[in-house]
Amino acid sequence: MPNVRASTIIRPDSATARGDETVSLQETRGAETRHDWTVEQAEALFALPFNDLIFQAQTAHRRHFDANSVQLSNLLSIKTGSCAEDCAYCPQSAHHNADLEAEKLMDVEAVVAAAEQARAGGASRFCMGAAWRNPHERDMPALRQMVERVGALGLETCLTLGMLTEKQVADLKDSGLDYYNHNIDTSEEFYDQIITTRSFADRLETLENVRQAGIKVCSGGIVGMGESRQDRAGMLVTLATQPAHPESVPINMLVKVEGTPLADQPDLDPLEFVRTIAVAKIMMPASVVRLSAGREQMSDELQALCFLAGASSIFVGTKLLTTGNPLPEKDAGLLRRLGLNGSAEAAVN
Ligand code: SAM
Ligand code: DTB
Ligand code: SF4
Repeated sequence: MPNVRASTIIRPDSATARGDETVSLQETRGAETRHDWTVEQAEALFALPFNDLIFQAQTAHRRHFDANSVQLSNLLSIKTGSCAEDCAYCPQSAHHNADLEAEKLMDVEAVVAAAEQARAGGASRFCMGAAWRNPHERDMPALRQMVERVGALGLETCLTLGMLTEKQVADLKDSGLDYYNHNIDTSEEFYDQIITTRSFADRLETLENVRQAGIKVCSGGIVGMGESRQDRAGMLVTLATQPAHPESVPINMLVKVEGTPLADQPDLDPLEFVRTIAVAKIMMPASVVRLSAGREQMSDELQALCFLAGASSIFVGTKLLTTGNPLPEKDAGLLRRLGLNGSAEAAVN
């Protein structure tokens, strides 16, 4: 894996001092980022000739980032399976029958040990995920310790735990949490085809609480679940019309897991996946678009197209939460062949 700790470049979403207050670099470039996108406009982008779309996306990307840097994150499932929610894509839902061993919340020490390994493997951010509808208050002390201890290793911290109360958000902020991942997953219109145990509005409420507390927002979705292009456009419009664009936008290709309702979903045209990344980048140019789940099933050429379309972050390590991810040596080889730096931060121009 290329050296990731020798980064001297500016973070796209880092805070810069301005008197007593801090302001994110994304805000300072607010004039360049639009928040009034419509679904029709997003669909028009999707419909562009492929070359025009990719050129626009790469041009937008270069206005905000070093085009040859990719940020590397590592994922750990800190609590696995038996989830009360019924998300149709998810092997961790108690409503489905995936072949998965449920595990209770990990010990803080074991999480710290995994974070140390991730750092040695080149990751700059450590994302801890729990199969919960929401965390219980009794879990908060351990979660706070995880954030504090992982942050002390010099890694950026990210949690994804489901819905949070305002108090939980404040407590995690107090522990130094950098990012909270909370995906909207698909369009509001398609949402109830995928999840019935919570609403789209529930999701937006947690995102708003997280943003208000000053924790950086990581929010995106999944494509390839049988949604229409209009749904993909609608999902991106919801993200791009938030009061601030999420600092990080993960675009996941559905990983089809045996035992879940979407196990036999037909494949999405891979070029439509690339288009989704490109449209996300054009609509939210200062955000880091992550080529997220599904890379193990993708060719090197498809991943290269995703980087060309403006993706500038990936998950590294052999496992996502419960499913596989490319081997580290394979990823290192791909980045080398593409001349991409696995940098701690993708640079802002
Ligand atoms: N339970 C929390 C929640 O749902 O917010 C956090 C963990 S959940 C597994 C995190 C995200 O993983 C989901 O929002 C979804 O976008 C993604 N995900 C889960 N299963 C997936 C799959 N089979 N393919 C692609 N992405 C998946
Ligand atoms: C995100 O958007 N993708 C990651 C992370 N955020 C938490 C999760 C992908 C999970 C893929 C299925 C699994 O491994 O269980
Ligand atoms: Fe639970 Fe999250 Fe999986 Fe939905 S996506 S079933 S909330 S772990």
